[in-house]
Amino acid sequence: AWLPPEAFRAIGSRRTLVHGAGLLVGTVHQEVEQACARFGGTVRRQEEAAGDICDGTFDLVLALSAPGRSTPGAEAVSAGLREEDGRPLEAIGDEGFVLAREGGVTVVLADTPAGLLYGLFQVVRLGESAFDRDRAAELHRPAVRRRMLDHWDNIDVHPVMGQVERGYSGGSIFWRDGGPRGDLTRVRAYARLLSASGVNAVAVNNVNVHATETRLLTDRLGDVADLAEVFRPYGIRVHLSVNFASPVVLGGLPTADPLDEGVRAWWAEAAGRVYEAIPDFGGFVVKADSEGQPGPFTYGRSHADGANMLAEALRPFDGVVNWRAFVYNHQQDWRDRSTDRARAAFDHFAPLDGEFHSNVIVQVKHGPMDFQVREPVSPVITAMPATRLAVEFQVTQEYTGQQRHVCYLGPMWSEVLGFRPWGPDAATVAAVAAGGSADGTAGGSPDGTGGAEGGGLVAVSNVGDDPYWTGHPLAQANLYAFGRLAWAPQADPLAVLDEWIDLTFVPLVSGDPEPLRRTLHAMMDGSWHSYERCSAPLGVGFMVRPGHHYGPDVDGYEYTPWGTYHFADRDGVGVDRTRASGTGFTGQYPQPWSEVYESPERCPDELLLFFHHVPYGHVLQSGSTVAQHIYDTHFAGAEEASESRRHWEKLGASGLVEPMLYARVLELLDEQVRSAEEWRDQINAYFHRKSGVPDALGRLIP
Ligand code: BDP
Repeated sequence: AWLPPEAFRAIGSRRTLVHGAGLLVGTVHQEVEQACARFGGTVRRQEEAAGDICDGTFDLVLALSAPGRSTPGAEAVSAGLREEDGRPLEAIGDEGFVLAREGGVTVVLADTPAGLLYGLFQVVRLGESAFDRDRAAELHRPAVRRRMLDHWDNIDVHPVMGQVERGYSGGSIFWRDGGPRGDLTRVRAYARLLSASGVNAVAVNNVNVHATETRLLTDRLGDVADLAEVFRPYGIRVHLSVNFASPVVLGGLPTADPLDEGVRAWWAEAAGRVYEAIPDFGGFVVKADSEGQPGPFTYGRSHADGANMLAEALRPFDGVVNWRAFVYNHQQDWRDRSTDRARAAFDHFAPLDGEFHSNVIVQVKHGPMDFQVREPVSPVITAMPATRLAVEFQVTQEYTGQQRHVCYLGPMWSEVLGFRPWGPDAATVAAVAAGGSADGTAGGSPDGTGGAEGGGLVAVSNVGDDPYWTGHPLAQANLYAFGRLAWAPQADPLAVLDEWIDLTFVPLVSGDPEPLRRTLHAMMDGSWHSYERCSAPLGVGFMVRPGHHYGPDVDGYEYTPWGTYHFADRDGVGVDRTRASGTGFTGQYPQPWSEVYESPERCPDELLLFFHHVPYGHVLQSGSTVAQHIYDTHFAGAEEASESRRHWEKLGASGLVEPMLYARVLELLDEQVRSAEEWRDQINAYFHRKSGVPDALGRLIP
C-alpha cells in the first residue's frame, strides 16, 4: 500500500522538530521517529514554545500555532498568504495547514493537531522537493469537512452477501465469524493509510443492519469503542449504521414509531450510552425503507420524522445522522412502463427539503440509479437547498469490474464533483457537498478553499483482509483517490493517480522508476472508459448477471421487479425518460440540463440510452450509429484489456515489480481479458441479432 517506510526517506534523514501537545501531535512525532530510526535523522518533540523555530537548528518544523501563545518564527511563515477574497490570512482553520520555507527551514504550521498530521503527509508526498530552497508558501484546506468511508461489513457471515457485502477483498478487517477480530494491528495500519489520503470518518458496519450488527448499538458497543480507539490517533471518527427498528428488536418496545415518546426516549438513552463509551463518536448512518430495511413508512411517518428523531437523540453530543436517500420500490411491476426507479429518490426527498434538522445529512448516491459505470448526476443534489447533502460514491467496484478488472474511478468522481447542475456559471456538485448554494457564493467553495459545513462526501470502502488490502492491488488507487478528491475536488484525477504511484511503488524501486511509472499510468488512466466500452452501452446500465452483478447478462434484470431496464427490441434500445413521451424524469433537472437531456440530439452520447429509446440507426453526435457504436466500443474494450495485459508482462520482464505482486496482477489481467471478451461477444451478438444491423467493418460477431 501507499506509505511504505521508504516513502519517508526525505524526512527520516533530516533534523525535525515536532512542536505542540495532544494525541495527534504524538502521532506526527511517532511517524517521524520511525522514519528517523530507519534513515538516520533526528527528531525532537517540544510541547511548549522555546526558541525561534526557524533559526536553522532544524530542517523541518511541524508546529501547532497555539492561540494566545506566540511561536517565534511562526508569523513569518504565513505572512503574505491571503484568503480567497484577498484579506490577509487570519486563521488556518480546522484540518488545514500552511507549508512554507522560512530561513532555510521547511515549516508546517497548523491550528489543530489534525492539520499538523495532514501537513506531515503532504511533506511525505513532496519528498525531497519539500526542501527545495525557493518553495512558495502554500495554504491547504479541505474543501469538505466530512470525508467518510462506509464499510458494508457484517459481523456474522451473511448467507448470501458473505462477510463484506459487495466486498471483493476477502473478509472484514474489523469483524470475523460473529465477533471482533481482536488483533487490531491492521486497523491501525488502515487508519494511517486513510488519514494520509484525507479521510476523517468511517462507518464500521453494513447499511443493511442484520441481527448481530444491530447489537453494536447496545451490548456490543465495546467492540465499536475499541475500533474508535485505534482510529482516534489518526483523526478519524467512527460512525455506526443502525437499524431503525432497534427499539423493537433490542428494546422490546411494541413500536419504532419515530413520534412515539417511548421510542424517542429509547434512542436518547442509547445515544447517551454511545457517547459515554466513545466521546468523539461521529453519528448514525441509516438505510431506511429501502431493499427490505425497516423505516418510518411502517408507521405512516415521513423520512424527515425518522431522521429528526435520531438527530434529536444525537444533538446534545454534536453527532450527525447520515440518512440515505437510496429509497425506491424494488418490487415494481415490470410490465408497467410508467414507473421509473430513477425518479424515486427525488420523489421521496425533494418535497421534504427544509424539514430536516441541521444535524441530519441526507446522503445521496451520485447517480439516480445505483453506481453504474455511467449515470447522470442525481437531480436530488439540486433539489434540496435547505438541507445538508452528502454525495455518495462506491469505491468497491460492484458494477465496475469487482476488483478483477483494472478500473480507476478517479476520473468518474472528478466528473461528478465538477459537474455544474445549474449550468456553466453556477456551483458544482462539490460545492453542494461543501455547503455552497446554487449560485456558488455561500459556504465552502469547490476550489479547495472554504470548508463551511456541508454534508460532505461519502464512499463505500473496497478494503478487506486481503494481503493487498483491495483484492486487486491496483484497486488501492481508488481508495486513495476518493480521499484526495474529497479533500480537493478540483484536483486532476490523473495527477492523483501519479501521486498514488509515486507514494506506493516508486519508493521501492532502486533504479530508474520511469518505466514503472509510465506503465502503471498507461494501464490505469483510461481504465474507467475502457470498462465503460466493455459493458452496458451509452449509459443504459445494468446488463449484469443478477445477484452478484459480475459479467454480462443483457436480459438478466429485464423482466424483474428491480426497475433496471433497457427495453431493447428489434427496432431500438434505451429508456424513454423524457417529459414528452416517457417517465418525465428529465423534468427533475433544473435548466439547462432538463432541456439538454430531453432532446435526443443534444443529450450527451454517453447518456443517450439512459434518457432515450432510439432506433439502432440513430446517429450519435460522434457520427456513428447506435448499433455501430456498440460493436466498435466492445471490440475496443476487449482489445484494451489485452493491451493492458501486454503492458504488465513487459514490466514483469524488466524486473521492476516484486514477483508476488506481478503474479497477482497477471492472474487478474487474465481474468479481465477473458471477461472483456465475454462482454464483447455477448453484447455484440445480442444487438446484432436483435437489430439485424451488420457491422460496417465486417468483424466476426458470434
Ligand atoms: C446496491 C448493492 C446493495 C446495497 C445497496 C445500498 O447492490 O448490496 O445494499 O446498493 O446502497 O448497489 O444500500
